[in-house]
Amino acid sequence: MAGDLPWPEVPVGNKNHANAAVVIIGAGIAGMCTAIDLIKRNNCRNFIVLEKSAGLGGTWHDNKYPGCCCDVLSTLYSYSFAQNSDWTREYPGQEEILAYLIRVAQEYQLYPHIRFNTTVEEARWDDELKKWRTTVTTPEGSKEAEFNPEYEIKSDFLVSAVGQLNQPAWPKIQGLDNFSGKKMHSARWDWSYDLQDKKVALIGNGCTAVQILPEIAKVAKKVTVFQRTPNWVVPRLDQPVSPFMRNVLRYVPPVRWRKRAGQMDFREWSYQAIVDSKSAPATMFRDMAIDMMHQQVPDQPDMWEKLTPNYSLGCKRIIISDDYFPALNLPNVDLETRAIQSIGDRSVKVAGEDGEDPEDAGPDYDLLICATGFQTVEFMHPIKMYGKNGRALRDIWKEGAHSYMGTCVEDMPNFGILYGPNTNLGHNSIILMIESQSRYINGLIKPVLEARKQGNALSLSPKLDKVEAYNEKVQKVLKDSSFTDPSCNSWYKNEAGLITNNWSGTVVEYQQLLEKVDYEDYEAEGSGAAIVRDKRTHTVGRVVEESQISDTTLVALGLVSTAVVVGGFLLRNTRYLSALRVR
Ligand code: NA7
Repeated sequence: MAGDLPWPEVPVGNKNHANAAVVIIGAGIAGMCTAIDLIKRNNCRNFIVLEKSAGLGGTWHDNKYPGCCCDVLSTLYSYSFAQNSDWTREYPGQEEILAYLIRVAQEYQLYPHIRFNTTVEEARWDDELKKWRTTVTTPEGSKEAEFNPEYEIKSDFLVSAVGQLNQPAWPKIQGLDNFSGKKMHSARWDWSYDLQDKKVALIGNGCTAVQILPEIAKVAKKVTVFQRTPNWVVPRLDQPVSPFMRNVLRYVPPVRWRKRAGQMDFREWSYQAIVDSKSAPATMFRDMAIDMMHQQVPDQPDMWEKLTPNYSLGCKRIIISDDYFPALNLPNVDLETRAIQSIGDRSVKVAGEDGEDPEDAGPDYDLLICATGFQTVEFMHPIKMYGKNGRALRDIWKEGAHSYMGTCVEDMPNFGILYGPNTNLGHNSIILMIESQSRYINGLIKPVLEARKQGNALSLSPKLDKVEAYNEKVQKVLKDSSFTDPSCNSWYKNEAGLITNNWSGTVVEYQQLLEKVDYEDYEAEGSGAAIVRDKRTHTVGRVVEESQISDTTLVALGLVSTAVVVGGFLLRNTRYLSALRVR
């Protein structure tokens, strides 16, 4: 059946196992979004999604630690085109998010396109063919590896959707490998390990550790939290969404839209707090953070001192939690703020007081949890990429990762990246950014597919002067933001202090920037180059998430749709009842 369809509508079948119009690396939120847009916007099913893990979901597949949940409100944390009304809490948990993503993948029939347990090792641009050659491996011991341990896929376009929080970062601490108890990174949780009565060392106090602590403290005998730098922690105000409210959100869409738009408005408003430590919203959040700490850790000035940051709010990711500070108060939990010196057989040694010899921080530990984050500034690590004339991506990025509009890289033709350099947010949902990027990249893919359909080849790579001008502009704004505060380290910047991860504006500003693909920003090469010279631009639009209409209008719309739903229900049941009566 599928074989009768024209290219690129025809899915990649057995005969074309190693040839595709588009290869997407990663089956997380970004990879799925790009795949869905390929189908919807480019009528293209000739694509392969390569996924290293055994399941889809990306970060929500990898991170399964106790308490794992999202710090974006649930109504805003779903694709705009697949809004979810079924979240059971105001902040969604990992298992619910993963189940949601699986449902979306099923709805759009993505599974046949995804090659699980398939690791991308290298991608090389072929200047002559004007195609990418992507080398993948399958895991040793798997059936695939028996006949196909390594192979190459050719594609007209390559998309990276591996994200920024992909490769776990283990702490560089002397003796880490010598620990003879159980050792886990938070992103590689072993649920077969029983925490009951265990003595646990938890390294880190970022978003992840703050979610883990309240959960493990319920079962473990002892937990020591090793904090290097305090964080700003603000209230989460999480609560269940009642079954009644879930039905309202499902059956009265204006209510859901209103809720989503309200959350979007609030998150966009909070941008000022994140970037400008002197702004009124920043003062408000700081006061809120201090008040909560004083309430939840009452009458302990020594703890307040340890837990209060001395850097701008927003410089590191702001943590939202209702239960972290109360967990620190538990009798089986200790907060250790002396610097870790080394790790022994079962011990964690910390700096002694006033230069004395290092000493053991606590008991002999059974479990060492490294909630120490990810290798965030090494984008796409460890995939090796070579573009035009064999130029390595590592070489292009030797001073720090950068891109054009967060989506394309000079000398990397027909290549798009999602959640790439300078696209992370400290204040809003990353899905909103991803949807914009996916639309934009699909706008680049469009003429490449058109050229190929006409029997021509087309390669597009961003012009260097455009890339440089764009990055200068972004960095100029970032330079004066809280992210660059020298008194804090964060995963947003590289060792030289360059902000490589964060976007410099609001989500709406980013969406507006990516609304239109201007092909004149790109070097077009190949026999199909005339397509973009003639077309010049392509409008991809943006998803308007912020409030557009007043509450009164929405209430009116809500009443109308309720009336329609109730009317439809009554009508159906009246007919049904009359039919029964007739019988
Ligand atoms: P983060 O935010 O990078 O936090 C890592 C934590 O680990 C942080 O508290 C670090 O302290 C600590 N860390 C790292 N290395 C060490 C060493 N060597 N010694 C002591 N402590 C160390 O990662 P998360 O997983 O919490 O969150 C990542 C993102 O995931 C988060 O922002 C959300 O977007 C989702 P530091 O603060 O550097 O002093």
